[in-house]
Amino acid sequence: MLENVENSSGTSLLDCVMMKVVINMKVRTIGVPLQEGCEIEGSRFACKALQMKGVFFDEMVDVNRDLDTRSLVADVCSQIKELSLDAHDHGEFPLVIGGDHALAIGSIASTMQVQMLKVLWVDAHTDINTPEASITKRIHGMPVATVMGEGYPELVELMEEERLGVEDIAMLGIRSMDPFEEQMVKDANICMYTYDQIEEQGLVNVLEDLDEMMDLPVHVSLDLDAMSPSVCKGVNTPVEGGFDFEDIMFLLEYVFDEYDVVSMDVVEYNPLHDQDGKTADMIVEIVDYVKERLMEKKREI
Ligand SMILES: [Mn+2]
Repeated sequence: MLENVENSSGTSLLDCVMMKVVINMKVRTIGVPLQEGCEIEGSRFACKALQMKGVFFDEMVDVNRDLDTRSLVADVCSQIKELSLDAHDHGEFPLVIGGDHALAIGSIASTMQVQMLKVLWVDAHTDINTPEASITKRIHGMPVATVMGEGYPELVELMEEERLGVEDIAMLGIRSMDPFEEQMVKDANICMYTYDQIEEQGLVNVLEDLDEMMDLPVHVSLDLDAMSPSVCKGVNTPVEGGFDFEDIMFLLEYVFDEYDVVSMDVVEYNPLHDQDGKTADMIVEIVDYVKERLMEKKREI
């Protein structure tokens, strides 16, 4: 009888069998040296520059530059999806670091295969262009529309049967929209706060307003251009105004405290625009912070 077998501490074998093993959540860092989604030189060196600052990548996506742009982005996003799914399978937290914002298609496609999701999009741009409407035709301006089902077929199909609903995303820090995007956000009634609105209402009040909406696991997609170019220069498409670094750290602290954050992107790092290395230093701090917060999070195996 199992009940009768006791060890020296008085714990029976049955207790041991029933006991759940609790371990710390681990972050899996996935590096994505992608720049083809924005067609600006620099982000292909993002991961190398961050490695020199001591950022460790558990995985590195291979960018096949022999492919045409659409196939290349689809191939990169497909690799991100696989790596990120594998992280979820192992109970790990995928932290995707790049690289232009097209990569978010892969990370959201992955996390949505695992669970229903809300997305917090922190960015100067809404990135909700479609291939038809986009002025620049750059894919890094299309990830939100793509995960909602409007985009290049080879990218939309990464979502499989899933589509992000218009009611499942909140955008924070917006300062630049094409007329089409403005109309789209308005027509679909997407939850969006411009940076000016946040400044007026206060960041904490805006975040509190989102509490009710963020009632499912949350994917945070942090575009570094959400920050003001006066503090964060190392991005592809800077827009005047925006958060300072303390705001971003406050925001992260809030979302990790209040929401069930299950995956995250940090995107648009361009080391060629980061002459003083300060943007890289901020990314190092963000990665360290996420790792630290995940250490507090336990999971049962
Ligand atoms: Mn973006």
